[in-house]
Amino acid sequence: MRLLVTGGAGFIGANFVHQSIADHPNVTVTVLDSLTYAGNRASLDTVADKIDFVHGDIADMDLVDELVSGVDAVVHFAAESHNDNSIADPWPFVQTNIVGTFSLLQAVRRHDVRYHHVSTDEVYGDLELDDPDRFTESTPYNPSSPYSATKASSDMLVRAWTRSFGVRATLSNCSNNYGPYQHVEKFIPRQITNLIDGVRPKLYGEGRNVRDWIHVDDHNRAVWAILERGRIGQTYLIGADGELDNRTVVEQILEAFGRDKSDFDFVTDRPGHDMRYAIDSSLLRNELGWTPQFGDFGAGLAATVQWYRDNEQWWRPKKDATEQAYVAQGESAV
Ligand code: NAD
Ligand code: TDX
Repeated sequence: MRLLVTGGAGFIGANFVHQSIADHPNVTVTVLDSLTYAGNRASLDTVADKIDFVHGDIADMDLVDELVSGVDAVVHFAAESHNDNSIADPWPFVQTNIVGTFSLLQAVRRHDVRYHHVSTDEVYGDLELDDPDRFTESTPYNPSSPYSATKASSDMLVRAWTRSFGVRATLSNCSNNYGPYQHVEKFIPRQITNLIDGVRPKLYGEGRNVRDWIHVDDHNRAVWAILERGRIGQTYLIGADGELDNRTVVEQILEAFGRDKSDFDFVTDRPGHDMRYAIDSSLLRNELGWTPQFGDFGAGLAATVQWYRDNEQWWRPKKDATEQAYVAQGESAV
């Protein structure tokens, strides 16, 4: 199978490429990535001689048409992915997440190419802390941030292109990922790299917001299961029963550094900050037989801490600019 992977120089896309090369020897991979601030070619260094890398924009319709005409399937990861940035400047989110997805859909429609759309649980909005329900495939869309609204829009385009034009698409909406190669703007790598630098972790609000953590390799194994065995037109929720509040995660990171669990600061909360995400992944488990292999968040987190300790040359060039952006966005201690 010839695969086009968009966003393959980003966090989840790069891990997907690594997994594809390791576990699917009959697959050839072309990566299309515009190398925004979030993309990093170094994330593909260890597989550079096994893939084709195209530096380009998913919204470049001529380029996308040409690349899609030469493959059997597209797995679409490329996106503007950070909520805080979407509040500071929503336009790149509209352009990449909506127009970029449109561009891919037109190409897969024209060339009748299989398409898998990678999306997020944030399209469903948020849950109360004491809500007994979790998100399922039939939960109504209710996005809160410009990021999640543009991801929801892209999902709707995929559904419409499947129904109206017969595009052979599947969709997945996954919970919060953690693991190697994640940009230092995101919660877990930000706190790990702060601690390496001797800076105290920063918790938004009161640290009570809950995220449903999954290791990136488990997410990508689910994407592979859906690509190979998913029903066309179907959405699958991906989650590993990993609900934890942010304060607990910071305390676990502090523990990994041998620090007191109160060694953090509360900072300005995110406007519109979603309280809780929680995924019911029964459909994926029952229909496709997927189960997460990282059952123990603590062990996965410890391995991730070690990865950032061992790979400072990978994240260091992005660290100062990321922290300066948070200051420019008005973050301060409360
Ligand atoms: P990321 O920000 O780490 O990587 C995004 C990649 O897309 C980067 O390499 C970037 O250069 C590339 N890109 C951005 N705009 C582009 C454009 N116009 N053309 C080509 N390439 C472009 O993101 P991530 O965390 O790896 O997320 C990947 C996908 O998974 C996204 O669609 C995101 O919505 C989804 N998702 C992420 C999470 C999570 O926890 N990170 C959870 C669920 C779903
Ligand atoms: O310094 C921080 N302190 C803090 O308390 C940062 C950066 C975040 N937070 C909080 C906000 C969230 O409640 O931690 C939680 C996780 O924050 P992010 O890493 O920014 O992730 P989130 O907003 O939950 O979105 C992530 O998961 C869903 C990804 O960035 C999205 O791309 C994905 O769709």
